[in-house]
Amino acid sequence: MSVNVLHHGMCFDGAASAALFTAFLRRQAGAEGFRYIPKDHCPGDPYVNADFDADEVVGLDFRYSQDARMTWFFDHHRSAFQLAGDREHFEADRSGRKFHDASARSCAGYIARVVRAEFAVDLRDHAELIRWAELIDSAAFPDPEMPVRLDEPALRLMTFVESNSDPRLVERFIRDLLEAPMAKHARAGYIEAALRPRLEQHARDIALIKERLAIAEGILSFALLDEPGRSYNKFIPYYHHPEVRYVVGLIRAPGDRLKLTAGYNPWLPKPEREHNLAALLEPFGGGGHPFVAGCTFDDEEAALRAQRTIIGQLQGAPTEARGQR
Ligand SMILES: [Mn+2]
Repeated sequence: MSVNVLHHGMCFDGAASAALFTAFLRRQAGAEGFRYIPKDHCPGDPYVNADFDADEVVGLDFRYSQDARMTWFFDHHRSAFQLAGDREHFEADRSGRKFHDASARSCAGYIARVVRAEFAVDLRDHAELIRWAELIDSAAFPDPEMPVRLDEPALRLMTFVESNSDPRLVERFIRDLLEAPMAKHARAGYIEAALRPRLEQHARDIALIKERLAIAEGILSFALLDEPGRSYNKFIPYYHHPEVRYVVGLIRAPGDRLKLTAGYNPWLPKPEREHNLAALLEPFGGGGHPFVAGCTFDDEEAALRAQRTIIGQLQGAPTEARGQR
């Protein structure tokens, strides 16, 4: 039997879901011959014909497909059904093998719950993996230090997978998630070699953001447009100033797009959030969630002007009633 595992790429939950589905199908059907294919978001249909070239094909932590060759499906993203007819096709499915729950904290945890309830397969020997996927995918860290210090083996593995674009290491990483305790996996040579430059850059970013940030009325802001394009750990501002309410950051992202992100401090009580950040960014072509939203710009002046406007609005009257979601 051949099995294509189409999973959300460069994402810890995507890799954890691929590992757990493998453990499930081995036990349920004695399956072997797994092929792991990471998928990236893009406009239109993200799947290609080769994705479906197997006896069994599963979509995990990623978008739905109406292709009849997709035989299994587990996801928790609201954005799972984007093409015309996707949702109707999913709802009409009677295979008993396609599952979606937008309230699940992680796809990995969702898979574990579903296969126990529906197929009586117990994945509790992977409890460590499930627990960390839940914590990481819902960003439910106890404090901002944990996701910035990256001391925990699981968070080092998260950092690896979020920056790994080598397809040969994808399969190895997923197999190690299944077979090795995380403390041992995080010390593997291929993980440490990939992490070293990432963690050095991360340490420089922590210092850089500390030096550049400004705070006014509980709103932390920074602009790093003169830095080479890259992604930053989004918890660094809260690590320096856990007391701020909002962070409005402007960076040069990979590919040189200028990216503005506005977020509400995830460690403050949710009902005390006063602004809908997705609505605030909509006039600039942005979007996201009420608690964190973003938009991109081509022009530096326009980006800086938008940042000043957003900061001004966060200092002013709320865009919606306090506590409203
Ligand atoms: Mn996920």
